[in-house]
Amino acid sequence: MNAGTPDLEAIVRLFEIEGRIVASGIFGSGHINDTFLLRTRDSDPYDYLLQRINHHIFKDVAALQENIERVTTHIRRKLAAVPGSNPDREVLTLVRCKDGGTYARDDEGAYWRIYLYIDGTRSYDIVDSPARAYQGGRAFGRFQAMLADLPGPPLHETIPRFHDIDFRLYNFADALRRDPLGRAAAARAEIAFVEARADEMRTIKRLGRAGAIPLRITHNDTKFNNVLLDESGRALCVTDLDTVMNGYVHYDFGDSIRTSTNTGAEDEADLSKVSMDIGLFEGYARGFLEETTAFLNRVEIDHLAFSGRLLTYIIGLRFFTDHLDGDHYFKIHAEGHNLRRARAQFKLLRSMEEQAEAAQDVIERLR
Ligand code: ADP
Ligand code: GN1
Ligand code: MG
Repeated sequence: MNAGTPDLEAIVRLFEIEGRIVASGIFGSGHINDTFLLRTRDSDPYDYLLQRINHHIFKDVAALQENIERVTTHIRRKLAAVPGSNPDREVLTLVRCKDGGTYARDDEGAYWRIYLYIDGTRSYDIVDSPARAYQGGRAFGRFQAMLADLPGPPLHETIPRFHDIDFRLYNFADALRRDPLGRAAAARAEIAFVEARADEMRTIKRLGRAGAIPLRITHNDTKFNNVLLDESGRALCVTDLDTVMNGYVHYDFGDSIRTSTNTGAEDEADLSKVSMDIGLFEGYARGFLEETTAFLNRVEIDHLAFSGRLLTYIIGLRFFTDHLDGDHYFKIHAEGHNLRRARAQFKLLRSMEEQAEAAQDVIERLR
């Protein structure tokens, strides 16, 4: 894990920063990296977002940063051709280091990068209206559309087998077998829940292997809070590009459905608050399909509703595995936090299962 109090001033000196940093503070609610907002005097000319990259999880930081540079450069070029667009605010901008690179290493061996901070924006951990969900759908749909013609070799696989269901089930079975903290006994219901659905959850991988759905460039972490909305509520920019690489469209649509339709928090302890809101599902799907129906194939669209269940299962399974394994991956803020997260995801999945037909009907109407 990343540890210690970093000397932010020394780190910032490694970058080509204009303006004087006057304040800094921890920022955001992500589970992986550490993010700091750097305010400059009168925000002139920009404020910045400094991130310590979790290199225990992203083992090849050079490859990771190369992906981000390629993706952001491509999108910036496209935006520049759109009248009225503002590339500094509609795509992330990496700030260069004085040595010309896009990331720096400090004395402790930690890796750092800086983005321009896009001010006047916010993100949402919980979505409060179909109109807001729609904005997220448009943003991630457009993101996918813009990357469809990224030139050059495939992007690096920054986390191998990231959404590979067999890999996730293997890790689960392994943690369960080892049970290093003896936590399995108290989680029999969750173990049965996972096992009962394992085969169904291999559907997307099977379709891929059969050639029915293509690999595309996907974001792979389309949590709703990875989209910035401006003051008027319009989606402006997609953030958190660490996992942009090849994947199926279902990984993106599914993770957004997991996070944009939930009436409760990702880690809600009161499970009666957790359910899928079909109005939010429709809002998100409408936005996403507006940007993507032109190029998605029939089988891809047929399985969009299912993908919400798949990603809720996968992320729930990863929280659960991390709990069994001793909480080494996701940051936790309390004892048992990963189990609480897993239970909330599994409750959400039940709610999605109950509304599977309604969700499929929404997609049929919108396609
Ligand atoms: P993590 O990997 O920890 O989730 P993110 O890159 O998603 O880190 O950043 C954390 C939060 O900061 C995001 O959810 C988003 O709300 C906000 N954010 C990220 N990049 C920017 C930016 N360039 N300008 C403004 N806010 C940002
Ligand atoms: C992590 O970094 P963050 O918080 O946006 C995780 C995602 C999970 C998500 C669950 C690299 O995303 O895969 O869906 O937590 N990112 C990585 O909230 O593992
Ligand atoms: Mg994030």
